[in-house]
Amino acid sequence: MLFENQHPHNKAIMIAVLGKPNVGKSSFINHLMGFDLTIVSSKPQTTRNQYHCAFTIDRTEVVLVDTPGVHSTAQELNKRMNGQAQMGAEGVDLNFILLDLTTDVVAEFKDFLKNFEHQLSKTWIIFTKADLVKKEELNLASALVKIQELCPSVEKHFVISSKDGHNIHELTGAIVDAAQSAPHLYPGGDASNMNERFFVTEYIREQAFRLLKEELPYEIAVIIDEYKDIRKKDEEAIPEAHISASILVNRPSQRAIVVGRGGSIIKEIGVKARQKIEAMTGGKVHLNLHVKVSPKWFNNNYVLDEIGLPRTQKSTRVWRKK
Ligand SMILES: Nc1nc2c(ncn2[C@@H]2O[C@H](COP(=O)(O)OP(=O)(O)OP(=O)(O)O)[C@@H](O)[C@H]2O)c(=O)[nH]1
Ligand SMILES: [Mg+2]
Repeated sequence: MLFENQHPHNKAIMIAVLGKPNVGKSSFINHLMGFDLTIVSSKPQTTRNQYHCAFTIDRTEVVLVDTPGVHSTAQELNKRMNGQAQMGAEGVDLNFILLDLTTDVVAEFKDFLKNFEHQLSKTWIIFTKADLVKKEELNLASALVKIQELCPSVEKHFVISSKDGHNIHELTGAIVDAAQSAPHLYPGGDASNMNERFFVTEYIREQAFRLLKEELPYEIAVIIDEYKDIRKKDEEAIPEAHISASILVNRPSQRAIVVGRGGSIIKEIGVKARQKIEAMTGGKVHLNLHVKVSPKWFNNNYVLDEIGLPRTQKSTRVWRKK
């Protein structure tokens, strides 16, 4: 018997989507996927974990690995985020390094390489945010020569925009051409190796990033306390989930800000996150949010493990759970 995922015409490719923070990695992935799976915000360091975002084009499965933006840091949380980016590039067929056209792309590329220890094999450069620069001002020839000198494994480059879709079609075609004959990793149509619980915490955190200012989004983590799927006997009935989650903050004063006057901020986080969770689960969601003060959670081994950020070789002092 021939299984669908082993069809002889199946092709697959796994690509690490890498770059500095805020260059548009997650936006690019969502654009290719056709829906907002992975979280996006205008602030840098939104993505903290590496994970698969999978979709198929005809018989080709494309697995894009979203990764945190690589940056220099002395903080344990950030060291682990950088560690996730290195891990995301392990065992992939191709690396995409995204460079934001509104910045000095060569300087950004150098800075990326300085903080990225993993050996880069086959690499394509993806210049992002083309909609923000005038075509006549776009002269990439000398930048490309310098980039090639710095990283000889660079094979191709594309100038794209995730806002207006510029060149996305051409890039998608090139991805399909680069895919090799292989069975599919997600034959059942799953979009990620992360489960719904993970995306629930991400969608809550995304709203925190959107609504809160200054350092606050960086001092927030979200943990699921309870996730109950209510199974109805009637198979036609809309599924329901009761979810309780905690938003961890570093200081008591931050708790008051996240709650907001009369609970206005936490209510808005909850309403917007619930809409996205309902779109993901296709059912009704009851979302209960609590704000808890967990001093220096970003140095706490237990919390960092819980949010999917294991120790790295560069990890320093961490608190252990007693
Ligand atoms: N105009 C324009 N804005 C873009 C484009 N791609 C991304 N952005 C914006 O750039 C910001 C950062 O986008 P993200 O997709 O979160 O960037 P990222 O590289 O995943 O960031 P981190 O997860 O923090 O590393 C958001 O405000 C996006 O809306 C683009 O092609 N054009
Ligand atoms: Mg991101």
